[in-house]
Amino acid sequence: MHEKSPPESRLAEAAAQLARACYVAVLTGAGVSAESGVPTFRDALTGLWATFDPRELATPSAFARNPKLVWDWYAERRAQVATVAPNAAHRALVDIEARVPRFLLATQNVDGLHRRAGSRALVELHGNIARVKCSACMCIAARWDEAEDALPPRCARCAAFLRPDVVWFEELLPAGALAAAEDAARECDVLLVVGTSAEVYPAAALPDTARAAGACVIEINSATTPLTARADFALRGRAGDVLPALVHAAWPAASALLSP
Ligand code: BV8
Ligand code: ZN
Repeated sequence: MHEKSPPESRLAEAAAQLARACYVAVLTGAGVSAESGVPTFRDALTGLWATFDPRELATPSAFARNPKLVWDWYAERRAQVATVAPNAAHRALVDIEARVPRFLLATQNVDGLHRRAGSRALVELHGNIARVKCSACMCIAARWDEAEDALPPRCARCAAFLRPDVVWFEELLPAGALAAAEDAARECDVLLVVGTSAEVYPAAALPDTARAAGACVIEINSATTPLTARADFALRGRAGDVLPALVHAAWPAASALLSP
């Protein structure tokens, strides 16, 4: 662990690590989308769901107990995500992907904003809220009728309830996405961990996997997390400010060309 030095010099040191990295991996959480207006998981739920803890709503048992309540929570979030746009943090990650030889972005977010920003080497560890699947035969629904007001819409093939194609608590992550993220954590030179409370597993284990394999772990967060003490660099601030500053410090000449 490096001795503590003033924050701005830590950014310069972190940028130097990023500039010489051959393989950059990134793990993002809800904090990356906060400046786009997407509430984070720790933001208190509002409206109908204000009395719930998202960790109790995002579970198979909550859906089994009250399918319409859970369906409506996701329908509202889906509608909200459709109105927002990627922010400077998402764009800075697209910029890094274009500048380094190898790159993988593993996101815990289900809002689809990384892909909309232009990220390509991307795995969605917890699914995508815009996709809807059958809760029984798992086929993806291309369309559905919201007409039913007491129950979620039903699968055209087997008539079981439809559900969001996201990973709920106590559900396994998509095997391919998790394996790709774990491989990247083991092989990368630098792991950027941006806007995550680093408490939800197995995603939260990726920084430890990277550290154990000798990677430099750079945390970017507006607050302290359980990872902060274990990171090589903990850059405190909003992702929309710190990530562009990190890119500018790592590749000053190129950024000068880009900036107006
Ligand atoms: C699994 C999709 C095997 C849904 C999500 C007991 C029983 C059962 C399981 C467990 C158990 N104990 C532990 C577990 C495992 C469990 C887990 O880790 N639980 C935690 C609570 C301890 N994990 C699972 O269940 C996983 N599956 O383990 O399967 C299994 C099978 C059966 C039984 C046992 C195990 C599945 C986990 C995936 C759950 N699905 N999302 C949906 O979105 O609705 S998780 C969801 O919460 C998010 O995707 C995200 O991953 C997580 C929240 O984390 P963050 O993204 O970090 O967001 P958060 O709001 O917490 O933090 C925001 C951060 O940003 C903060 O640090 C903040 O400071 C910062 N920030 C804010 N603004 C900014 C900012 N930073 C920078 N700039 C800003 N502007
Ligand atoms: Zn079905």
